[in-house]
Amino acid sequence: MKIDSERLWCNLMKLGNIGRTEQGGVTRLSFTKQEKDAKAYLMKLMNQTDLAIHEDAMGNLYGRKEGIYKNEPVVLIGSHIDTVINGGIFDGAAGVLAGIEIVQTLKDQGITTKYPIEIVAFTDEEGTRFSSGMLGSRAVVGDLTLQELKQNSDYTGKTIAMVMKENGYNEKLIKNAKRSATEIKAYLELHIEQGKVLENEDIPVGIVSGIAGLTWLKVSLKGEFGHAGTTPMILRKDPLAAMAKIITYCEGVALQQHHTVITAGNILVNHGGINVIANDVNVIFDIRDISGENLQRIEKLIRMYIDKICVERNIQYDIEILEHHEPSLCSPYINHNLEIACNKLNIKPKHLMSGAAHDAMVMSKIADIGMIFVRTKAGVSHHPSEWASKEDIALGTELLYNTILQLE
Ligand code: HGY
Ligand code: MN
Ligand code: MN
Repeated sequence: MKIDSERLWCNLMKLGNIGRTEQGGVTRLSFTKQEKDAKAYLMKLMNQTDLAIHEDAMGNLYGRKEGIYKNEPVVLIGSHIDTVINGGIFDGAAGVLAGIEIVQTLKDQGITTKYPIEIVAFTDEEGTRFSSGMLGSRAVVGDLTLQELKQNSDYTGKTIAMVMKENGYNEKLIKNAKRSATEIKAYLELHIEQGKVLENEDIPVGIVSGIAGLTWLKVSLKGEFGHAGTTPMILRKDPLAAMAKIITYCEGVALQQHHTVITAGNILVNHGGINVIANDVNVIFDIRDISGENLQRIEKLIRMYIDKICVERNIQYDIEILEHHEPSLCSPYINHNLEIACNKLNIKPKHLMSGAAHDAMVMSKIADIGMIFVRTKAGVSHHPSEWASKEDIALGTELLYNTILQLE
């Protein structure tokens, strides 16, 4: 093995301590002190690896290692270092640190690749703070609008634009973050699987064939608040009861499909209480499928059902799409090189789909993408008990290292 697994693991554990929570997880929301401290740590590592450091207008942090050919398109290796609330220390971080380990190993080996290599930590992949994610990679492909930065806000009511300004960024310059397809030869991302396929088949690493599409559908219901004791059932306009029907309907729709998952992970009840009929309720439905047509068909079914329920119960509703990404396929050219590298390392190439979203799906709009998955203990992620072994992370990084050399 050429990469230094101890060094990589030590970096992972140190980064994992930045934003540590009492429950043993990590919280590093975008544009917070925790994220700033994590970036400072990354910049220290990038400096040690002689990378030219650059942070763009959206806060994407790059480290660049020149190639033999100065103006050739770059091989970009990236992921994210923001996390969900009380999440795990591997989601995103493993991919960024694997990239840094690879350029460090090239330096140790005295290798200069033909193509320049850049490591990138994208801003706000998770979308936890502003309910719209992959902000950094979307700015890179030109999919992020100033209007979105001004209208999406966090739980305190601060918009992305306000928070950016507070942190020294100028939201009006996000166009400068955009990169063209001609600048990027390939985008590669190592990530924990966050599922159980590899563990069930006792395989340490896998090659991602494609990434499921995603729609975040915000449903707001407005009814009539009232006293729980004095309002007869027949006279109620209870948005919470209506939302319960809608959530159960969505579950039923997903169960009838093969590759659809629908989650109502956060419900916001305004003016509710033990003895109060709520006034209004919001839920953001997370809908995913490997087929773009299915996503559209399912969204239509849900919209029709919401209309039916709300007409019956005299409830007002509003539906807003907060985020939508079409399913994306990984590049056969890169996956072929991943397979060659697997054979070189005596790893049985295992291809699998990603149910989780990744910056790679956004980058597929301007580059050939490839992803490596690393086995995840019990498939748990977005939780303090998220775990991957030192050996598997190292093997995935070695596989990525060999693939980078293969792409020459
Ligand atoms: O939500 C996701 O799939 C990813 O973890 N951001
Ligand atoms: Mn992730
Ligand atoms: Mn995640």
